Amino acid sequence: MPSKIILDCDPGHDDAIALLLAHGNPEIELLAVTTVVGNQTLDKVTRNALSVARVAGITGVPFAAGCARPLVRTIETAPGIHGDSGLDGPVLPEPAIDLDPRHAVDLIIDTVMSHEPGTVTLVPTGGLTNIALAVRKEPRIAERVKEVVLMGGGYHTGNWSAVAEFNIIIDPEAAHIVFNESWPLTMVGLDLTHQALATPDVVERIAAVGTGPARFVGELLAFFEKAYQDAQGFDHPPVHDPCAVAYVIDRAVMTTRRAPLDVELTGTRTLGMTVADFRAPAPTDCTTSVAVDLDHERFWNLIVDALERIGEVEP
Ligand code: PIR
Ligand code: CA
Repeated sequence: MPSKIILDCDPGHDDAIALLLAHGNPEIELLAVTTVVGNQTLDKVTRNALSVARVAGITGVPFAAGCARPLVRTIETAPGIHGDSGLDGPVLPEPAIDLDPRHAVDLIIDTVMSHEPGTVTLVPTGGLTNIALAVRKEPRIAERVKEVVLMGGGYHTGNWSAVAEFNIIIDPEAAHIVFNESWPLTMVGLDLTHQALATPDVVERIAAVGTGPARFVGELLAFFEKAYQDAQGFDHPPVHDPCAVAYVIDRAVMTTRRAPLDVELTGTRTLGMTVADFRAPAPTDCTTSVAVDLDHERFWNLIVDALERIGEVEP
């Protein structure tokens, strides 16, 4: 039985690739896609999500727009990494599907509550504003979701401050809510995603697929590589968000470690830091884990396989 997921995202180059992976992999049933302010404004990331749906040939899946600003903080976007559109590089086609009229928070709640308990996985790949509000509005989703597998945070480094990762620091109060809920939660953070580098061999394998969607991914990666070289001193870009989807598909794609987790809200230099407590043994009631080591080959095989399955998409 494929895993049913809701992808809550802010496309975003790597969010777009996460969406393609979720659509192209037979072990995933994509129930809904929701958007949240993050890499760019809500309007931009929502339009990007719909454009990617067209590129990938995704139909029959509800897409809904969510929160346009964080719970407490002012908006902070990442144009230096993702460009003015939030998805600079490829030509973005006009969306071919309409947005669901519901707010993302309501679509998340409706979707979780209308499926059997323990069957829906939340996969957030942006700030956690929508997820936090959803569990505040309908607390029963905390017991009902199977698990949360999110891209965000990191236990040994940050990318938006010395110790904080972008998805957490843009809405740390929301992250605090999500990390302190009772649901099982796996943090696929920078410790893991900085191993998911789009190296030249990977780029070549994707180009060899030779389809429109594969060319689209190639153009995304080319822009992302340049941005990561200029802004973050990387040779090749880490492709964060598909790592969370990959973990839902195949547990063997990474190792994880159980550890209590919390989000710093009051530090003067550590706002938005995700604090993992690695003292052994982990408490028996600990339901949170962190991703540690990636099987690079296995991960990129999943991406190439998804693109091969998607094949050519009629414009
Ligand atoms: C990536 C992101 C933000 C900033 C940088 N420097 C790089 C976005 C990605 O979409 C991913 O979800 C997460 N936030 C990584 O920090
Ligand atoms: Ca993202």
